[in-house]
Amino acid sequence: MKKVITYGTFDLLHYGHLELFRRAREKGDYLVVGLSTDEFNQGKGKESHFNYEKRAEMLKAIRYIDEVIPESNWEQKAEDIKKHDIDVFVMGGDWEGKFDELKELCDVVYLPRTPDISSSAIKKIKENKHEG
Ligand code: C2G
Repeated sequence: MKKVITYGTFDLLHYGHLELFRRAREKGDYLVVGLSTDEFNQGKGKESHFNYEKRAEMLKAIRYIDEVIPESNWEQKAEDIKKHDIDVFVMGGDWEGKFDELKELCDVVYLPRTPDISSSAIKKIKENKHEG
């Protein structure tokens, strides 16, 4: 069984995330998602609208995803790849080159981001609606 992993906050889930999961899952037979904890998000300077439990619940409902694990620090990826016997590490293109050291452990694939959609853009729409 070929196992794939990807990591992220996945707040305000949208089709850009789904497109990532779909393409990542196509690289193997089993997709693990490392979901940023609320505490790790603070470290990333991100305040997610939905807490970890809610974001995990939404991911588990997605048919491309087989397992969700917490991402609580930047350093855990190598350990996760070994522990979960991962063959392919996938990230969106905005991370191009940032995780190349993992090439010693598994394939590293950066997929083009889906244009014109982001959680922060959705947050802005929400905020404008309140002001409008
Ligand atoms: N993404 C995408 N297309 C979009 C928006 C996001 O392909 N329109 C991808 C990003 O490239 C990333 C993933 O979706 O690979 C998750 O994005 P975020 O939730 O913003 O996660 P991020 O803050 O990039 O955290 O250790 C890695 C970090 O946890 C990644």
